[in-house]
Amino acid sequence: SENEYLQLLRHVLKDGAKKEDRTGTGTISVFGYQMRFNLQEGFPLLTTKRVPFKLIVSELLWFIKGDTNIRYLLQHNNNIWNEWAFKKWVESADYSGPDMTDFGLRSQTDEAFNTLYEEQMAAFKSRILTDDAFAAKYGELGNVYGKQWREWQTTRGDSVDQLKDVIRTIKSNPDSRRLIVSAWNPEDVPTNMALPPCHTMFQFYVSEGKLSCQLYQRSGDIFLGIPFNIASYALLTHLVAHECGLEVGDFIHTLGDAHIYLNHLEQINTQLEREPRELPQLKIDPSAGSIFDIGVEHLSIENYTPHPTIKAPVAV
Ligand code: THF
Repeated sequence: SENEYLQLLRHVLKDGAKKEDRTGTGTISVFGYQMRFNLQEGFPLLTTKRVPFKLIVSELLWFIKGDTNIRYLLQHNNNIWNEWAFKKWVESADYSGPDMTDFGLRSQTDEAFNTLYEEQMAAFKSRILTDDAFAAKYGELGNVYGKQWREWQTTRGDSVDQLKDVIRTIKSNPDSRRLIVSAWNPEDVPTNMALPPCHTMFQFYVSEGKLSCQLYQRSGDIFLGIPFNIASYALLTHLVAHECGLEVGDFIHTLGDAHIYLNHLEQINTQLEREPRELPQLKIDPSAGSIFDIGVEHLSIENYTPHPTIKAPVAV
């Protein structure tokens, strides 16, 4: 239940150690933690703050399509990957606008800069949506999740569709202990990705007609990212189970560096004062077809009555 997540928050606040990080924001962090969500008890979308389900759907369908360009996300009003594409743009030789060095940190402390940043970001977004050549070059995040899941490049010169293969094996050999999809490609990590994958690999498991999934996440932003990640992998488990004619079992979330950014502490205190509510239910439209054809319109959430949204800045 949601308590698994609230316990993680309390655990890191109590036992976490101060640790500097790549983004310069500062964190409190622990190494190694595991949560388990029984998907039969309801869909694990947090109720102690509103989590935007539509954004989770469009991001996951984007991965499943094998897409790595933020244009699809923007077409679905999903802005969660913008900063990483924007960073490549403002660091490129083609960019000639005002200096955007360290925009993530500066936009939070310098109001005049923030105005400039928001102008540049708005212009960037509209150009991604309207200019095909620009989108192909600067909307692209590189060989991130979608590419590795659907089109892992081999040294033989062909590619592996890990997601298709794993679904085929779940159907033909559900007892297999090799039901793994890996996003961590050591050849691509240093050079070909806007951000090395946080969800390093996941494994499926079938028992008594139920499909379970375990994710190994090397790094997790506990306040902003992890609520998304829980819902995203719960949704993936439902979609693969639906595809394979199985019920859902557990989602097990295993974390490496689990951290709370120091500029999320106030938000977390607010969240911890709230009483969790009943979890919602996922509805998959019966006309939805295969996991590879499913659209955002086929997925919805019912009986979701969360506490209000809690805003927080994302570390870039
Ligand atoms: N980097 C950092 N620092 N944190 C992350 O969570 C993260 N991700 C992805 C890649 N890099 C990351 C991007 N995922 C939000 C949620 C997920 C993200 C990025 C941002 C976010 O800001 N969520 C807001 C709502 C946003 C909105 O409504 O547009 C929220 O309140 O939940 C980990 O996967």
